[in-house]
This record gives sequence, structure tokens and C-alpha cells, in this order.
Amino acid sequence: MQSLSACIFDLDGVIVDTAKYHFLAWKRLASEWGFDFTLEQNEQLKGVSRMRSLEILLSIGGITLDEDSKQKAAARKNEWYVEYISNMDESELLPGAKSLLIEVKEQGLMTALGSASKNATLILDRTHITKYFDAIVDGIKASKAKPDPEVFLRCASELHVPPQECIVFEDAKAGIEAAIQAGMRSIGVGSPEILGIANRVVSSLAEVKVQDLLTL
Ligand code: B16
Ligand code: MG
Repeated sequence: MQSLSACIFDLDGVIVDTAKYHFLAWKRLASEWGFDFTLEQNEQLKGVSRMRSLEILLSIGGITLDEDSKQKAAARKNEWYVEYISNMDESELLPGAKSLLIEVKEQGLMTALGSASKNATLILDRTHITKYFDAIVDGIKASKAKPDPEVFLRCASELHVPPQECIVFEDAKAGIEAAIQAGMRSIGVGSPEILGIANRVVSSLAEVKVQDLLTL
């Protein structure tokens, strides 16, 4: 059995439910362009970078834009998104998130945040959990989006631990694929139909005990 040194947490969908704010902002853009954007379609955007999300939205709406207009549309969406998340507080942490972070640290393991979001530090600040992370790798530090393993490999390297001694917590299929490519174990947070390739799937972090991770 591989030993365990660190837990790497995705942010959106694992620690906080910011997916609903991303959804509201993308939906607002879609409605300006005259089409509806559904919750089901929003699933495709989870864990995906801002620009890739925009490309998916444009293809759903059958819209073509030049590069400059794409940049402007993504910036507008982000302004709305930042407005929504600016009002977040600790009450928006998902069940079990804070207590698991505390337990992981108490057991002498390290923690990192591995998120595709360029707004990750703002969210950590608003929810008062920055102090629980030994390393933070976000969409500003990492340029390649999941399923590329870059974000998780950078976490391991900042923590000075081998990838094989890390477990990733992810809610997106692309994130589990990134963990596998990084040579890390993974826990899917969400539905087994979507995240079945993870070593284990839970419906929330409240189900996770550090003791169980040691034998994964
Ligand atoms: P931003 P994660 C991801 O965060 C979200 O799941 C995804 O929906 C979003 O497009 C991406 O961050 C970029 O976010 O526009 O704030 O840079 O799940 O990797 O924590
Ligand atoms: Mg996520």
C-alpha cells in the first residue's frame, strides 16, 4: 500500500458550491444572446477553464465570435460571477469540508488546493479557510486545464511530496482524469455514474474519514 502524505482539494463543487454562481452568470450571457442555458448543459462546464466554458456555451447557442469579442464576453461573465461570490461567507462551505480539512491537518498530513479557477483565492478568503492550505495552485498559477495533470503536479511539487503519496478530491470527471494522469489516487465527490473511474466515490466530504484514506 502506498503511504499518504497529502490531500489535494478541488474548490468548486468539493469545498464550496460556486457552480450555481457560474451557472447564473453563463445563463445571463446566454439570455443576452437569445438562447436558454439549462442546468443539465451546465454539467459540461464543471472543472473546465473559463475560456473553454465560453467555447462550450457558444457551441450550444450556435454562435461564432472573433477572438476580441470572446475575451470581452468572458470578462463580462467574470464580472457578474465576482459580484455573486463577493457576498459568500463561511455558511457556503459544503458539508464536511471544514471538518475534513481540520482532521487531515491534525493527522499530520499536508493539504493543497488544486483549482482551475482564477478566483480561487477570493473564495478562500470570503469563506475564511485560506489558513488550512499548505499550498494553493489555482487557474492563475497553472496554465493547462484539467484533464491535464499540471495543477495537481504543481501541488505535489510545492508540497515537496511525490505524486504517488497524494489523494485528490474532485467533483469533475476531467479532474479525476487529471489525478490519474498525475499518478495520484482520487476520491470523486458526486455521482458514481460520472466519477466511477475514481478509487472511491462519496456524495459529500462529510462521508470521508482520514483513517479510510490511509488504506485506499
Ligand atoms: P474562473 P474548480 C473551476 O473550478 C470550475 O469548476 C469551472 O466551472 C470554472 O469554469 C473554472 O473553475 C474557472 O473558473 O472563471 O473563476 O477562473 O472546480 O477547478 O475549482
Ligand atoms: Mg470542481
